[in-house]
Amino acid sequence: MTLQIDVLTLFPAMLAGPLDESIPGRAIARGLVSVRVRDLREWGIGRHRSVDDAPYGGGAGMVLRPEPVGDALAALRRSGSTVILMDPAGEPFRQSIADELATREHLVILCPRYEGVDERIRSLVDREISIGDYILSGGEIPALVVIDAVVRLVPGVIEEASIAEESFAHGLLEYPQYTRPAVYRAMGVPEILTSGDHGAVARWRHAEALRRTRERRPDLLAARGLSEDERRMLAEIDGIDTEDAKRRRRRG
Ligand code: JF5
Repeated sequence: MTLQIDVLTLFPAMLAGPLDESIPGRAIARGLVSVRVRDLREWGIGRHRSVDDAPYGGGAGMVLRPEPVGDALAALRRSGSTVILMDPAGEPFRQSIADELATREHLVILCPRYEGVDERIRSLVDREISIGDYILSGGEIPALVVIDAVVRLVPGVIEEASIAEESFAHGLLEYPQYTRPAVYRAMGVPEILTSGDHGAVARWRHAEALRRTRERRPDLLAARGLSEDERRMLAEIDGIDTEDAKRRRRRG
C-alpha cells in the first residue's frame, strides 16, 4: 500500500529538490510513497489570491487567513487522512511519532509562513508537530524532516534489518562506526572489530552505545531504563569489579 502525502505550502519549490534525492527520491520513484506538493495560493481569495492579512489587535507581520487554509484542507482531506500542522508550539517530533505516521494511508502537511496560521485553523488539524525549539521562517523544512523520517519506515523503502538495528529503535544512541583505512592520522580501529568474533563485536557495540548514551543523552537512558545485563556492561566500562564479574573470572 502506497503512503500518500500532500504538502500544502506557499513555496512549492522548496520541497521539490530534496524529495527528488536519495531515499525519499527512490521511494517515490518506486511508487512506495506518493508526494504531491500543493500551492496554498490555489485557494487564495480574490483576484490577488490573497492568503494572509494583518493580525487583529495589531503587531508585526501577517497571519495566514483561515479561509484559504480551511478550503485547501477540505479539498485535500478524506476519511483516513491525518492532517498535520508544523508549528514550534506543537508536540516535539520523535521516532515514535514517525513510526505512527508511517502506518497512515494519507498525510496532509500544512506549512505555515509569516507569523503562522489563524488560531481557528488548529481545530481543523489532527496534530501539531514541532521539530525543535528554534524559529524558522516557514514550515517547509520541518515538513521535509517529518517526510524523511516517515518515508524510510514505509515497508520496502529501506532494508528491514537497517530499521531494526537503528539505535533509536532501542532507545540508545548509535555505537561508534569504523571503515578503512585501519590507521587514519595515527588513530587506529578497536581491535575487537577485526577479531572476527561476531558475538564479541555485538557485545562491544551494545556497551559502547550504552556508554555514549549515558555520556551524551542521560535523559534517553532514564526514559528507557537498563537491564541487569546492561548495568553490568556499564560497570565493566567504569572498571567496577562486580560480584558477577568475580564469579565469572573464578569459573574461567
Ligand atoms: C513556522 C509560524 C510555524 O514549523 C515550524 C517549526 C517546527 N518546529 N520548529 C519550528 O516553523 C515554521 C513559521 C512561522 C509558524
